[in-house]
Amino acid sequence: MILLCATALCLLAPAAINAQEGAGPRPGKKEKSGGPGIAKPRMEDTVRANIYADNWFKLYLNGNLVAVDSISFIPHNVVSVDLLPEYPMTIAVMAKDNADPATGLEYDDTNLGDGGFILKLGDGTVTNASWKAKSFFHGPIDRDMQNPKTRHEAIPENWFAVDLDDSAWANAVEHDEEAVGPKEPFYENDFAGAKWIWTEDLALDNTVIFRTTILSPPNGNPVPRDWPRGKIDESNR
Ligand SMILES: [Ca+2]
Ligand SMILES: [Ca+2]
Repeated sequence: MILLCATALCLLAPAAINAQEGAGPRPGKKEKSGGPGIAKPRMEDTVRANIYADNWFKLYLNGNLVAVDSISFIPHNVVSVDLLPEYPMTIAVMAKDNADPATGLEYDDTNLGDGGFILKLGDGTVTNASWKAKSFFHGPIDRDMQNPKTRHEAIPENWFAVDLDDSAWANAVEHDEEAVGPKEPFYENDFAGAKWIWTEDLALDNTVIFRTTILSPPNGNPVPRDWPRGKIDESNR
């Protein structure tokens, strides 16, 4: 086996990788056999995602649904899940502020409410103004709470697809933590380096889609191999 080592980083030469693949289960680990010679991803190949949405989100990686906020609107919560990254990696997020579709208001039409979204992945991916953002639900128009009217734009059926053309979308706008006012769970999780994003209007844009494509791990880690992946039936998306 040929090992090329520099400091803590060791690279396996192709011949060595093949030898390892054919070596069967790793010592001391119970692995199901099946597909001899197939290298399968392990938990250490995953990255932790920390995600906080004011108030709700669902997230797709390369067209696959991988995380849904488990709580509708309140209380505000952090979702932490393990993801298996693949690069290039298109991340698509639908985020919703708590807002009645008819009025744009919350709590029985007594409050404007505002949004906010932040994400950090273990590969160094963070939210910032390089992401694209587009609002599909705006209101109440002109902040008119007495006679609230809203504007809805149809969300493209394939809003999460890798090949959706978002080139005309504006960039996300970074907002101060003070403006978003996150609740306690935010401070109990690692979001260091990530920015709060939304459109320009935290209060009136109530459904926002964010998209970005990550070409390689931003933390400088090598691009992982192309793992064999099962495909989830489309009906379960
Ligand atoms: Ca709102
Ligand atoms: Ca809100």
